[in-house]
Amino acid sequence: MIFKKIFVTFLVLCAVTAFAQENLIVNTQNRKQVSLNGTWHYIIDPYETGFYDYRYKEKGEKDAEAYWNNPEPHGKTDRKEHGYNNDYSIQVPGDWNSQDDVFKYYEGTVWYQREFDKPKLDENERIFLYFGAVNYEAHVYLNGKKLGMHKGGFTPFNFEISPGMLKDKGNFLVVKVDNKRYADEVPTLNTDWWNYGGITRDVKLIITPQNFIQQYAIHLKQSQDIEKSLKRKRFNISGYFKLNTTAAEEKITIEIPEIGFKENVDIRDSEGSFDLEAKKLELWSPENPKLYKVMFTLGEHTLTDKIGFRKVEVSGKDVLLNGKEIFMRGISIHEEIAPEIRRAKNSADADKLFGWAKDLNVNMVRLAHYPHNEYMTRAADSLGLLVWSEIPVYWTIDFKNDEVLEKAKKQLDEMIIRDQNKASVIIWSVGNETPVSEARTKFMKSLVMHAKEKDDTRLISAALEVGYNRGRNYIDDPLGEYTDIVSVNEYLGWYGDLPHAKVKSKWETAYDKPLFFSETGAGAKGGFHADKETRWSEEFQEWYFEETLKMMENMPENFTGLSPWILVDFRSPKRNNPKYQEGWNRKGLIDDKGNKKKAFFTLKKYYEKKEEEYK
Ligand code: GCB
Repeated sequence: MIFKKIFVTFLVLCAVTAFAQENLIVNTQNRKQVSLNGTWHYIIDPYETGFYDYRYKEKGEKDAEAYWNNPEPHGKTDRKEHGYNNDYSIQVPGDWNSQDDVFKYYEGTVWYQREFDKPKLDENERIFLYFGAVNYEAHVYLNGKKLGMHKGGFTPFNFEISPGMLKDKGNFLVVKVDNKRYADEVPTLNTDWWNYGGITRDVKLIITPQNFIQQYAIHLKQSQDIEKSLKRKRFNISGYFKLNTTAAEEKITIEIPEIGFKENVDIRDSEGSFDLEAKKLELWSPENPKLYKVMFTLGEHTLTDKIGFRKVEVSGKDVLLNGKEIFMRGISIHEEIAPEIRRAKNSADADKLFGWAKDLNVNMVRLAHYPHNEYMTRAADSLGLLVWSEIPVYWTIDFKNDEVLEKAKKQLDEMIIRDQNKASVIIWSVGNETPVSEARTKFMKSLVMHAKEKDDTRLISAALEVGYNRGRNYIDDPLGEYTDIVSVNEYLGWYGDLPHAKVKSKWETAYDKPLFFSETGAGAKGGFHADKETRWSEEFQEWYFEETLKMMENMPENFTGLSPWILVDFRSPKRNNPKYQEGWNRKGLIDDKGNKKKAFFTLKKYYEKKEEEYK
């Protein structure tokens, strides 16, 4: 009996985890909604007492001592050993580490709780509970019933709340959040960034009509000859949509009012795809980040979005945007606001990070090493920043484990589904510096193929491995055969040798594809000045960049840009030099207080020159 129950629970969990991305609702910003951001309550539960009984079995749903159940004592004799109140409050969204000293180094389970009243619904409306991201594992309970669980710290998920589950007042919402690291998760045990825990992104109720458009993609059809399209001023627009349920309607209408585009598209089995023609389209680019209002109408309901149209492709050794060769003047960014030692979480944070990036004169950002929040990709769309977006398949993932591959694929799907209408995103990266082995290449190839199958309108890459040999750097990582561009992280002069050794170094690739430096950088403590050979000084870092830029002058023809490491210093438990690091990776061009280091200006100058060259 118990076995049966466990087995059924297991099946339910599998279903919830396996199909979560299929049910993901996109473009949540523009749907009817009620925010559940704000003050929640918490219980820190390192022993997971709220989840397991004293025999370490998962508690039954109705167990009064389970932390998902309302612990209000029924009278003075009632024994309750947990509870939620205002003395233990926490803000959502936000990592827990930055909110109270008790969380500073905590990794484990924290229970989040809040109440909400039933929103006013029109007839037949449905409600979904949406999380922008929870790091890493979330179990969600409403009024004592489990809605589902989700794994993956940087991608969104949602669960439907059936009408019968809601009371008019005081609905009791609990989320068990666990950010413990495991060898068979993605990322794995070892990362060079801080494992911030918590409900790190927005939480909201999304209110939808009975039948609604859940997911869609609309973009320039990849196979068109873009130069011809530009000449003819006619473009092929293609894409798909997916409804949540079978609708009574037979068609949806897609409109781009600004160019007088209006087309009906057939619905078949609650899905549809289209291949249409549009005239007079201005294409999106960093120089002209044109976004159009796009409207999708199903019956009486219209969903709007702001979407740019562009084509990115590889042609021989070059990356072309709208048919024109580009040079990526990039910078890598972690999703962190260093001066406040916390995860970035809202549009003001995106403005802050991209404000710095723009000041550096970049046209591209590598959002490392996991999908950043949607404010970032929305802002990149409006600011005209090309984006590299990545899943946290980082270093020593358990490549032999098929379940781990499924976890990585799920995060890849969620990343793609959420951002497939962002013109800014031109590269999906399936991982970073994964050590070459047969199992790893099979694993990574499978991710590349999966991404290509899901989305043919972007380039697929990964930071590959490079063989350093004095004077010669040869990239023949077998994964390079499958990626669209060959990207590597380059640290000559920091890890091994001193910066002056770079000038003579040569770069060669085994693949006839564009070459990109997805990282290059050196550490410096902001405000520490010395001669250039003194490590950790701003002068050392400046020297490193000067030598790197000299090396760039001799790059092979296929060199297509770089995204140095990194815009701002970031927290890392691996960086423990007590004088210069103190728990920070110091490779930022901006220090943890927000001050620009000398190297910032070296790179900025180079980017100004490059911008002129590619005008
Ligand atoms: C890398 C990693 C990045 C590290 C960086 C470093 O190659 O991709 O995550 O933070 O080096 O600072 O060593």
